Amino acid sequence: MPQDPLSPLSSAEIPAAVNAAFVHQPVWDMHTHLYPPTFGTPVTNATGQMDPNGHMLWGVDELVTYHYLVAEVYRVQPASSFPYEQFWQLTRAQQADHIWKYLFVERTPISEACRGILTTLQKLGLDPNEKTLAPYRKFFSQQKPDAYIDRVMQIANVKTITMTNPVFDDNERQRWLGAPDIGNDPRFRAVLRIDPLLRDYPAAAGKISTWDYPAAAKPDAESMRQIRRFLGDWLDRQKAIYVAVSLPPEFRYPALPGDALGLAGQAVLEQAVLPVCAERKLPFAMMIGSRLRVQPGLRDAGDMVGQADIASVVNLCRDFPKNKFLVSMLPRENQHELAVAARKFSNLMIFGCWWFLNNPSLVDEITRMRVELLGTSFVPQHSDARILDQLVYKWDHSRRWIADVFAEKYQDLAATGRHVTQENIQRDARLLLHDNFAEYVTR
Ligand code: RAT
Ligand code: ZN
Repeated sequence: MPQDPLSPLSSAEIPAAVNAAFVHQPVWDMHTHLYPPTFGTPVTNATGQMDPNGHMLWGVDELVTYHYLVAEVYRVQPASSFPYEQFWQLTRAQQADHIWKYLFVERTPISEACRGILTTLQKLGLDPNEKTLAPYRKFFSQQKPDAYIDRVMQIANVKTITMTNPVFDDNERQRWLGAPDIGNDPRFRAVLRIDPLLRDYPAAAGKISTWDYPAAAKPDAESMRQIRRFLGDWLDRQKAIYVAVSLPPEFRYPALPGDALGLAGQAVLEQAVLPVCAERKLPFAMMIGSRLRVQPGLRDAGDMVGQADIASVVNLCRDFPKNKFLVSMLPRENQHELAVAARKFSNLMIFGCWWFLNNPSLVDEITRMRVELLGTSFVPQHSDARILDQLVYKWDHSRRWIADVFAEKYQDLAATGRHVTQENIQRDARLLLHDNFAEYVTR
């Protein structure tokens, strides 16, 4: 490889240069469900402190009981032989033992979610061939959460972790109210998550009314003022960098009678959420396409994907030009239309390949299509990690998949006679893994 980062690379040199650039580029992970130790941890560890309802999840029992794996173990140990309620009554460690036995010992752990755990263990210096979880438990019990976050972030090369902070979750809300500096960990940023306000307005109005923001069941002008005040107070408290909601496939804008948002939700979106975001120059993030609990017995693992409506996203981007939208869609079938929509609206930033899309074949296909339609102007991935240690595998795998796509694209570019240099590649890796998001939230 040439020493000079400005000199042209040969086609044969490109893959290694791209791989190195993506591996060395620190990431701003723009959507996770991770928390710093100030939110408490239910995991037994070397500090000896344990908070059963704590939010900071990490360690092997949490990794192995990730909801993706709960769904997968029910493929091989069906509910007819192991009823869901029996599984939920087990302790976390017993659930993990069950999943390890059936997915990792008695079967080949070849799915992406299983392989991810093995990558994580390997990169932490552990042998992924153990028959029981005991050796891993020993390793994790020796870790101190705060230092362990640094270690994981260093291995995963993640610079900043974006949390998801659901304000209607009582446990979460109480923690913010009880400790005003809870969100001050410089490694983490907060996001105000407001699903009930848009998806179940009457219940949300009832709640915020008891929190001193009186809002009528049918929102009137005064209710809107109170909701804006509520949002403003929480954005200040959390120092949130965007506002977020997850929406079902049925979401439509404008709302149809009886649809997901309903007229009240739409009014709150138009008259409270979007004006507050616009005034503060904060993006509004919509993750669209998950249908909750089609298999209730599986709890978090029981959600389904369903085709969403991009025309609704287009309507919002056009009708609210002062707002910035961050959008990720769950169905594979929506990805092309969504990428085309982003060509029309500079206030639409598309991001990530989440959940059922977080697989090599789909990330490859979607990233390829996005580059072809949008160049480097998108955010290719977020981890959606719920358990700290998942950062290790999610970013190791994603970086490789994304780098493979870009290596081929740079080779195509080099074939035109256009010079491709290390400097070009590093600049693009910086945009894709960090700056596109960082600049979008601050612009
Ligand atoms: O990816 C997930 O873990 C899902 O369960 C959802 O939480 C989704 O990420 C969301 O933020 O709604
Ligand atoms: Zn999420």
